[in-house]
Amino acid sequence: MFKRRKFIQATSATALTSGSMMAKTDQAQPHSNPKPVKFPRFISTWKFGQAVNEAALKTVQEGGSMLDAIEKGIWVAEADAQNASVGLGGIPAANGRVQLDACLMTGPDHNAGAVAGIEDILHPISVARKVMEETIHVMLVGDGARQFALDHGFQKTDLLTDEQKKNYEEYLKKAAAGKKEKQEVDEDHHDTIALLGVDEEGNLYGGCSTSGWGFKVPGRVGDSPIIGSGLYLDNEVGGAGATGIGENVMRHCASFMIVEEMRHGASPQQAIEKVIQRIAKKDPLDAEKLAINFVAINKKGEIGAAGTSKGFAYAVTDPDSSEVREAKALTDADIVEGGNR
Ligand code: SD4
Repeated sequence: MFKRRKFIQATSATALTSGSMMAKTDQAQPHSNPKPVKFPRFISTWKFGQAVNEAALKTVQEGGSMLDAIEKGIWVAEADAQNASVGLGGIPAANGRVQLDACLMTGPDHNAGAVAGIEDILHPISVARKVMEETIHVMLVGDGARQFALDHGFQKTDLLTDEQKKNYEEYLKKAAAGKKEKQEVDEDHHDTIALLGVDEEGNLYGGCSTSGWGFKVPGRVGDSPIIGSGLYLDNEVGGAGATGIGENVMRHCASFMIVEEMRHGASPQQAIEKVIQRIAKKDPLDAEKLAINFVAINKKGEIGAAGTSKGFAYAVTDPDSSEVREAKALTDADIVEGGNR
């Protein structure tokens, strides 16, 4: 049984506005997009994804592979100390340690690598790549992942910046006073980089990197390094990546579901919206509380983006253009109004 939901009119009005903004993009209807897609094309989560996409594109233009592009693109977010939830400068776990999650996938050989809860390493995406390329495994966690990285020449880096040290001290004070930390996901509280790219041959590549939920229980792993949850791609179809509250993505294998919807004929935009509706229909949480947001791309380079968090933006970049767009916001009211509940 679903609990009774509150429908706030103002919220649906916002959704309608952003819905009409989306009509200007090339996401929903392939036929409404007169401009041919230019390759390689990259799509990623949030506004800061633009610099990530541009580094990815530059990598290919300078002769790198698409996998190099995903790795080097994600480096930009991981090395940015101002981004409070990826790599350096990430918000620590409740024990004051910055614990990072990352994964990547390559379409042509359907290969994957991942690390979770890794400490002291600036570029977990590169450790994920090493796991993929140099072991017979897909995922390493915690101390094992850290040791593997050190054994493979990664330098030990202190990821806790002075700013995050201060935030951590504040957190400890609040925790001592019995205040619980709220997990918020909107334009001011966001993090994870999920990056997807497709080349001229329709080959797909993707990666995802995060420091996860701020002040999480040490050892907590979110959706981002989980193949099928924070990231999934199938070279016959397309790829999807997630940002938001990982627990609400991983309970539904959401990125995998989006790719499967595309396999059955949905455009990337339709696939994301369908999956959000499927999830919201069966999940006891209201859409906004779910805080799940996705980007997707198919083999033709068509893209989609939507979420249930206010202000979810994404970046799309190809050799001709690079821009940040507002994603379609799906509220609880939209899902009910759409007759899906
Ligand atoms: C996690 N999905 O660890 C990540 C965090 C995130 O916007 O994407 N927040 O749950």
